[in-house]
Amino acid sequence: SQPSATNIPPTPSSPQLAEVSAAIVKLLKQPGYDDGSAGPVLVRLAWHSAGTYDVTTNTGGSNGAGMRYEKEGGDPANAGLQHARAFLEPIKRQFPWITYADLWTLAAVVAIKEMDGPEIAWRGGRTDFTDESRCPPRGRLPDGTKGADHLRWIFYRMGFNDQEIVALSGAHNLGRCHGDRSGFEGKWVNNPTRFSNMYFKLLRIHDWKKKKLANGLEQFVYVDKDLEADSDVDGEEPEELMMLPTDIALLHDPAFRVWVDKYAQDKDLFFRDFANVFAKLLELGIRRDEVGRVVNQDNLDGGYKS
Ligand code: CCH
Repeated sequence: SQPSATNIPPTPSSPQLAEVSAAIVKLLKQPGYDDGSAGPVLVRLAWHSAGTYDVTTNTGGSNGAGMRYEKEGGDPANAGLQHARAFLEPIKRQFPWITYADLWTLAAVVAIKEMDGPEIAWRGGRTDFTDESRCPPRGRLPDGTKGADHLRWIFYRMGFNDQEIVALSGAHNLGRCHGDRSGFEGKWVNNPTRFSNMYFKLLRIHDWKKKKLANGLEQFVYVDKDLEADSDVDGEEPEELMMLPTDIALLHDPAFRVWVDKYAQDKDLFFRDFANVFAKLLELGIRRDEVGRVVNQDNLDGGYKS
């Protein structure tokens, strides 16, 4: 049913979305930034926008784009995501009809596909909060210094199970840690702009050693000896790879470990499970009316109004 009488446009049509997606593909290449791609940080933006969800109160989630406000954007867990939002700003200006909440989530799905990852189901219709009153409280996102109990505490609150926690963690195939954002340093895999199951393979095969950083944080590191030998020839520095304490927890917790092993051995299974769980992440807390607009929570403002 088309809401023509009320002059409220429906959620983005396929041709409209194709245009936005094409524009996102174009901006992914960022030669001067990190490893040359905006992709990883866009994936993190979508994840942090959605990962605030609390199933018992039905608050948080990717609706609202609350990170535009200091209350949510200023959460130390979100440090650095202003870069992702800035990358997308020209697209928002070019296509003012799309909401930030839809744009941030769509950008991650487009980026993952473009980085050789799986196709992920996505639906539009999210609305943008017009003030910070409905932003979720800070402190709902995971803390990398912690262990398996913490991961379960955080992700069960969103409604995920152990298998889904491990599948989602495979996103650490992408991108890196920045000393001036999280305090951790380095990347998980050698090619951090190509989506794969390498994270799980490296987690299992390497002997990860604890390293204390100058800022006092502890992470786990491994220096590839073959790479080191090669680099004598290339003149390139071998790069140390890293894992967070929460990544290492997946290896040592027996229930998580089952899935680390499966995903390391079966890329197709990982891609399938990741596509499903990432789609679920982006839908947390979202309920739509008959034209697809989000009507969950007490959401009455923002969105695709004329
Ligand atoms: Fe993550 N992540 N993440 N992560 N993350 C960081 C970077 C990325 C944790 C901590 C960190 C997920 C789960 C967890 C990405 C996607 C996902 C960083 C470095 C920390 C710390 C931030 C910095 O310094 O810039 C913890 C703890 C968890 C617990 O499970 C999940 C789930 C996803 C997505 C599905 C991506 C992508 C990055 C790279 C960002 C970049 O800028 O390169």
